[in-house]
Amino acid sequence: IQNKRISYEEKKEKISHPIGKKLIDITLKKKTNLIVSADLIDTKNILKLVNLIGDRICGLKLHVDIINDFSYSFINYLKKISEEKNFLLLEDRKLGDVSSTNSLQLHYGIHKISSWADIVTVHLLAGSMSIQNLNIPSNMGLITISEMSSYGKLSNDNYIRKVLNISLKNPEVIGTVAQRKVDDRLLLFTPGIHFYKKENNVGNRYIHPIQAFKEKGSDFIIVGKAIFLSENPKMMAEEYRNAGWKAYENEL
Ligand code: 5IU
Repeated sequence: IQNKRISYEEKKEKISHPIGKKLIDITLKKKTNLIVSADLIDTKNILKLVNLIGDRICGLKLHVDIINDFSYSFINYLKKISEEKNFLLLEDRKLGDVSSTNSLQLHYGIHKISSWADIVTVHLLAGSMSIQNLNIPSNMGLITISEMSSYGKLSNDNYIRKVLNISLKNPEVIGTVAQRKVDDRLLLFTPGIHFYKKENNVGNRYIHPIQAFKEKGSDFIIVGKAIFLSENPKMMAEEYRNAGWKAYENEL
């Protein structure tokens, strides 16, 4: 019987970028493909969450520009925990401008994303050149956004195919967000994950981790509110970790 998907070990061989390989190593070591999206506006609550769930995740996704009391002591502390508990920091910045502006947004301003993030998300609306000459550190990777999880997303098949092609050609890209199977040389990240919700009232759509792996060929699930709004984030993180891992194993 032919395998339905390739394993993380096989995928690691096809990924050239060190941070892509590192993410897979963490996933295999901790048996988790769960990335938690900490969409919280206070550092205290982010750190509280991280202390509860750090052992269960391979990555923590942030929107640093929503944090009211952002500081470097917060980043340094988070970085320390991420090293102790072995997970990566993803900044979901969704850069979308021309290369020179993207570069300024990565390196400067209050957040100096390139000084701490392991991975940053980018839109390719401005074309392939928009992610050239960004001068990011060699151990920092990009995730392109080919296709969002929301209702009414504007990307069509042609756009998605073009983003995937550019992603494959740029060595700084470790993977993409899409709602479909992609080339084995890209890691596939799937936001919009919930055990039982199908949608929320502001346009996001949700699928179960099983669907993410079975139907979309996902490599990593991204879970936000289902975990951080729950009464017991630690327990929920373990449930999503376990569901994501089993869903992966079932596809082998
Ligand atoms: N996010 C999506 N869909 C996408 C992309 C990013 O929901 O296509 I690209 C973000 C938005 C939020 C997180 O930060 O992922 C999902 O959080 P919830 O699980 O709470 O919906």
